[in-house]
Amino acid sequence: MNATNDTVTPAAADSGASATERFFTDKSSSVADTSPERVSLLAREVLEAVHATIRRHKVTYDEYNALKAWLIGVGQDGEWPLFLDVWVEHVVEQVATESREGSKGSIEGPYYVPDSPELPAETTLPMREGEEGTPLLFQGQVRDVSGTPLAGARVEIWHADDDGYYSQFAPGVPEWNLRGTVVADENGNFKIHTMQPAPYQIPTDGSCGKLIAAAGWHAWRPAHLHLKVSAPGHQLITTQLYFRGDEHVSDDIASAVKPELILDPRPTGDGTGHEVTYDFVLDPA
Ligand code: MBD
Ligand code: FE
Repeated sequence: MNATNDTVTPAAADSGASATERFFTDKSSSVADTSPERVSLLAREVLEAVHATIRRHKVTYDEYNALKAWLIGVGQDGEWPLFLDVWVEHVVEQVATESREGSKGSIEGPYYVPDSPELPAETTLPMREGEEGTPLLFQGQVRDVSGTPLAGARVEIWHADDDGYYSQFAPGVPEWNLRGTVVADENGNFKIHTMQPAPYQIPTDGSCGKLIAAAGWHAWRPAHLHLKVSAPGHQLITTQLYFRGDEHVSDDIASAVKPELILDPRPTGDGTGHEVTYDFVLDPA
């Protein structure tokens, strides 16, 4: 972690409030209507699982009140998006994509922002003068399941900087830093110059951090690139890519790593950075 004089240390409440606001802007209005029968079924089963845990482990009033205080705190810190995406979303993603033939996906997480600046097929992501980190060339091709290149496919990419901070969720980072929508060329190819993200610790100073500390867990996610890849007539893939050798690929706090998603970057010819090729295969819609 390299703190410079003009770096503001983000607090959990900053990223939490931004993630909560982002969720209400982008997602909550598009939640499909769910029938009373299904709501009743799902709510009843979740509550029964809670009741069974209380009975099995003879949960005390002190423990019940600690839970109640903690749940209230999660809301006050704006950490419901973080909590749900770290400990629940991976199963929703698995269920949603189980019949896919094309590339594997992974969870979206709390820090996606739609409508990032559109960039050409070979491009450098928006970054600060002297952006810290190891240069990374991430390139590949987007194809359909029969191998046909998907001209003009859109590769949305977002990731943390070398300090683990996401633009729009940490103070002092330019709006679209390390975010972009890259439009692949007529052969479905793209070539993205960026800075390799560092392993990432979820905020430890909020309620999710309290749970992690109280349970003796760790807060780490492996370094990762986030992507959404799409083309007309095809299913959008939301995914993440990781880096072999990162110790947290085998114990991600968010359980979002799959073997197919681990990259093996090699040093570039000039020795200043890394490069890696990864192709995306999209299922028909
Ligand atoms: C992240 O950057 C992330 O990708 C997830 C899933 C949760 C917290 C922070
Ligand atoms: Fe992330």
